[in-house]
Amino acid sequence: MRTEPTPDPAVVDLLRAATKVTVMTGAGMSAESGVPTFRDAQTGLWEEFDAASLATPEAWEDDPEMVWPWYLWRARMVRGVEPNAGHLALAELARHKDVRLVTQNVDDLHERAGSDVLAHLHGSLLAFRCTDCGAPAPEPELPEEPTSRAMPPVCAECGGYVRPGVVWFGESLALEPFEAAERAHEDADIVLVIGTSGVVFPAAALPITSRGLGIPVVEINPDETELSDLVQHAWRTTAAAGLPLLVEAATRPV
Ligand code: BV8
Ligand code: ZN
Repeated sequence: MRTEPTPDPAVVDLLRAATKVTVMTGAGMSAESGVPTFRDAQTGLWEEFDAASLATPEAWEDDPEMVWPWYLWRARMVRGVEPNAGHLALAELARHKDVRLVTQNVDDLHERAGSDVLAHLHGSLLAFRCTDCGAPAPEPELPEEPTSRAMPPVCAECGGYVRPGVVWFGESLALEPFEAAERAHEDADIVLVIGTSGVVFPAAALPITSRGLGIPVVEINPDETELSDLVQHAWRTTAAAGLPLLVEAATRPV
């Protein structure tokens, strides 16, 4: 496990030699943009709620007026922040390597940094659809201030409640992106796992598959995670500090 601020030369060599680079990112990727990670205590109005208990179909069924403003506020936050140096470094890496970017994040910061995202495993905060018929719905007006209760809009087609386009706990992931993510973890030359606690399945199973195939897995995270024991290289740094150094070292002309 490496704690130096500079990348491990062995990791630089692996990335330099790689062609197919699979990247799996989690909420820590967006932390330095100012988006709280999923496990950070909820702030403000939702302080007493655990995010995982709000991000469920049961919470939505039970009290959509309480869940809806939480998503509106999170979407408003994402609209108000910028990609960080880590997002930009991954977009730069894709100018040199075949990068297959898989994210658990529901923000659009990778796209805004210029990356093509192979799979948004948990959907998107900025996509909206009808709870009942699935018809896509336009992005609602995002409030300047958080509110504790608000009625969701209703579907123009069937009158059902409009919901956020995220995958809730207990809901299945969309098959096509997950299968693309699986393939990307099976044929990579190297896998970078950035800013995820490795707690949520089946996403967390993907780097475990890579490791089982003998593919080098590199964790970039300031803290220990559920995946730390299985990765070959763990670099205790942040996305915005570490990725620019790693990408520059691995792509600079020799
Ligand atoms: C499924 C969208 C089943 C919503 C998210 C009981 C009942 C039902 C299911 C289960 C169950 N028990 C277990 C399960 C499976 C469950 C699961 O894994 N639960 C966990 C809690 C144990 N999974 C599911 O339910 C999935 N579906 O299994 O379906 C099924 C199967 C077949 C048929 C029918 C059904 C669905 C999971 C998707 C949940 N939705 N998000 C929303 O956002 O509101 S997941 C949510 O957690 C976010 O998307 C987030 O990305 C994700 C994972 O968290 P992380 O990204 O890792 O973020 P976290 O905060 O945890 O960690 C941040 C990390 O960053 C830390 O390590 C930190 O050190 C690091 N960090 C901090 N700062 C930085 C940094 N790193 C770098 N730089 C920094 N600056
Ligand atoms: Zn509908």
